[in-house]
Amino acid sequence: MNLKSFAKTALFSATLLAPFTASASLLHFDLIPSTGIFQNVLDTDGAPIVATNTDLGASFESELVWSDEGGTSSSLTLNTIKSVDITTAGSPALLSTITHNNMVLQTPVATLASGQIFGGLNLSSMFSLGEGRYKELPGSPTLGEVAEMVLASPDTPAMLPGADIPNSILSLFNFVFDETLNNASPCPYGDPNPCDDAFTAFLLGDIPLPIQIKLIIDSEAYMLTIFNTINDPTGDFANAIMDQMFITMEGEETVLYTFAQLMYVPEPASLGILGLGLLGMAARRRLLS
Ligand SMILES: [Ca+2]
Ligand SMILES: [Ca+2]
Repeated sequence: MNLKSFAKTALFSATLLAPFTASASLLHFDLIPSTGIFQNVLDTDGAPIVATNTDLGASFESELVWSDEGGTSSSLTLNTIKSVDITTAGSPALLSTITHNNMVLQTPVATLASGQIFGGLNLSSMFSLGEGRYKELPGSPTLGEVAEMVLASPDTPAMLPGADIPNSILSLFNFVFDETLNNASPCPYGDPNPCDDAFTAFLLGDIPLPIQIKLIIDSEAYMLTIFNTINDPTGDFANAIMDQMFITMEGEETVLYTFAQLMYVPEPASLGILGLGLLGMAARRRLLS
């Protein structure tokens, strides 16, 4: 057997086996290179804070560290898993975490003020993957249209090698960070001294959170929901946070988990069948007339 026909046979076997393997991927996420990073970050003096980016193999990490006081510094660490599979509708899959390590500041120092998170995921499937659309945005723009909007921002590269634009979720979060004075009274976020700190993020394009995307996979309609929970690594949507603010107590660590959940949506398929039925009726009426 020459190499070419061997490759063909291998591909054919893989196609045959695919629907029967447990790892058949309904939806697959790949982190786009050069994304999953903090960028354009400033402290309260207007000085840049440069992120440390590290490829950890299975995941990619971007970290901000500020207010170093003799070895105790606060930090935000974004860890994005490079390759994630959803094999079953309904089961949430973890995409990334942001960990806030919140130190109590003893002396007035510059603290994290604002910045951006630039994220990008390519979507693929073992089955046919139709055009995805953002449900909550006016006119339900396609994934590609929103990705082009993000790429048109002066804060993102105009070209993103490795991005499959029509099948990518590109996101640019603008965030503000409020490291409160610990002896403030009353504390801005409610708790008694030392006062909690808060992180608020907004997506470019006013995309509401959770992000909801309509997808057609293998001719079936699904809703992809990307949502966050705080300190809950189980992916329970009941614990999803619906606003864009998360608060960390002083001296503690908060983890913001980002999950993707794919839900089967039966309605459009039934409508399709109904549509076919109506077409059939129309055709019969023409025949009868
Ligand atoms: Ca603090
Ligand atoms: Ca504080």
